[in-house]
Amino acid sequence: MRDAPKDLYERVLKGDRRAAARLITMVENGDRDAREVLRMLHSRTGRAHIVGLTGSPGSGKSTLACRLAQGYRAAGKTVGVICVDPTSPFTGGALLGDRVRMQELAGDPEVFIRSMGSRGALGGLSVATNDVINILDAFGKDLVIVETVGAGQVEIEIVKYAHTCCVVTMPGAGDEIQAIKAGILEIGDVFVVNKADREGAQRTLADLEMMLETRPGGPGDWKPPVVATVALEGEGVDELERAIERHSAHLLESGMMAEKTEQRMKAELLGILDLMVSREAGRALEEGEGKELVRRMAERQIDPHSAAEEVVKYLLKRAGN
Ligand SMILES: Nc1nc2c(ncn2[C@@H]2O[C@H](COP(=O)(O)OP(=O)(O)OP(=O)(O)O)[C@@H](O)[C@H]2O)c(=O)[nH]1
Ligand SMILES: [Mg+2]
Repeated sequence: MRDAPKDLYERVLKGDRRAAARLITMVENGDRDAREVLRMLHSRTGRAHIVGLTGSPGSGKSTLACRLAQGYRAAGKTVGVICVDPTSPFTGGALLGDRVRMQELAGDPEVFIRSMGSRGALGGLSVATNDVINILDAFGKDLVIVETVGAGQVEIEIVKYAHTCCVVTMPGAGDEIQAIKAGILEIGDVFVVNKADREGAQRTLADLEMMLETRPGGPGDWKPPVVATVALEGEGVDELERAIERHSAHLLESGMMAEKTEQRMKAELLGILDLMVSREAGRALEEGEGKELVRRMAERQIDPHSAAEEVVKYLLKRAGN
């Protein structure tokens, strides 16, 4: 039986876990009714602090997410955890990383854990992820932790959705730091050297600190701290929690929070527009003029860039009517 959007909306607001899980599944399936519920929920969002955990594969992000969630729970806060893995076809609550601890956490009614894989890409993985963040926010979670795997576009995109972005790395691989250099140095609000029990941790810490010294002054003059953790043992996790808290306080005190929120809204909007426009464009190419355009391209009468401009003009004209 299908749930009426209004009904689902009310149940999610009341903290009904099954309703939230159901709504997330609907989001993943690109269900139209989900959009209706999200529309209603929007005015009830904006309370949660969103923490992004990103960084190299296997660096311990999931283990850290568990530890952080435990720490927040111990402090009486409620937590949502979203694991985004574009390489995983499996969704619907798959538990990644430290399975045992995740399972333990999943038994806590104040913790909501969800995995999103490529199946969630039906409506675009980053858009779906944002929808899930919003659902957990409206659901009443104080913190929403979003873990993204690997290095790539999705990860960078999702980082824009977080208030506080933590970049996780580990000792050892010199390439590791290089990889960080290649893009995510700019996006981290807090840096974590996990697996600090491993050889070379000091070196990695020092390298990272040195690289951050040369980073151009971030927004609002925030100097990103570097925290060493042993997620497996829970060491340093309280320090990480404090660093996140300090960043959150900094956003509020410096007035950066409003800017950050707008940046998040903009990223969300652009993500949705991306999907919408490409869907509309795809449709247009199946129709008379669009088909004709493709044919002209094939006959080398028009180049792809000019053809794209034609399509945009066509869509705008059509939208104006
Ligand atoms: N030695 C050591 N191992 C750790 C630590 N934290 C996590 N691990 C181990 O590292 C492996 C990867 O941990 P995950 O938490 O799954 O890492 P991840 O970054 O989520 O991995 P992906 O999501 O696959 O990219 C697991 O075997 C963990 O038990 C740590 O502090 N020290
Ligand atoms: Mg993981």
